[in-house]
Amino acid sequence: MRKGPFGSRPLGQGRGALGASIPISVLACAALLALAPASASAQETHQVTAAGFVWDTTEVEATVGDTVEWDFSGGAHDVCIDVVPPEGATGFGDCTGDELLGSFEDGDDGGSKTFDTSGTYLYYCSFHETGMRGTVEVEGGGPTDPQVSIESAAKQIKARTLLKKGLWVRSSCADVELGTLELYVTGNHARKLSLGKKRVVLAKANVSCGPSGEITTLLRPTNGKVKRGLKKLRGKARASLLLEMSGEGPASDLARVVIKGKKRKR
Ligand SMILES: [Cu+2]
Repeated sequence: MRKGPFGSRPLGQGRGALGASIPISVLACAALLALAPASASAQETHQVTAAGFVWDTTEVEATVGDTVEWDFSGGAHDVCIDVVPPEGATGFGDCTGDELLGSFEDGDDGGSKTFDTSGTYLYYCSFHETGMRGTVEVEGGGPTDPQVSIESAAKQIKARTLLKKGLWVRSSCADVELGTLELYVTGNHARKLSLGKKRVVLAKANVSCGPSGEITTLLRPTNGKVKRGLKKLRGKARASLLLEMSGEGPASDLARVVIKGKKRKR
């Protein structure tokens, strides 16, 4: 077996030290969580500690703004990090162009990085690649913008179908709570339905955004005047589907639906 300057154990056997160090890091993590403010956007600090020739944590889940601290005090290690794995073998004390966060050769006993960009980062000790390797998964961060989107609705619907069965609309939502979905006509299209020329709502429903982020709504015309107009429709009328919701802020989406009436008389 090769006898390197950092011990002759194969990397796998370093795991003996792993079991002993986990409770310490778990306690450290729990202590940090307890100190963190209750706000959901609070930045966290994650700890990774060298335990022999492995890191005690190899998968860190972080949010944009979080910091990860690596501790290799007492060991001959360094920490290199990049978003792509190193090409080929890494040299002793050589990050091969990746970012060096700290090295025992420079008198460091660890390193740290605050993540401002989401992505998957790979960290490793260049002396003990590939045994000392792990990933930091950095996600999103910050409140997302309110969003709604009409995902599916018939592009065309027969006036008869709208009267009898209604119109199913599937939408997606994020960071909104309540709102309305309505089907309306204006101008010439309202006239075709014998509804004057103003904006007339044909069907309307209250919607709320659940944890699934999906809304399925059945729109049915309830107004008698609208029903009579749909029965009398000749040719096509263009209608609009408007989804308006709000949460931290307003969000809306618009889609078109063509309503087909009876054939025009010649
Ligand atoms: Cu190392």
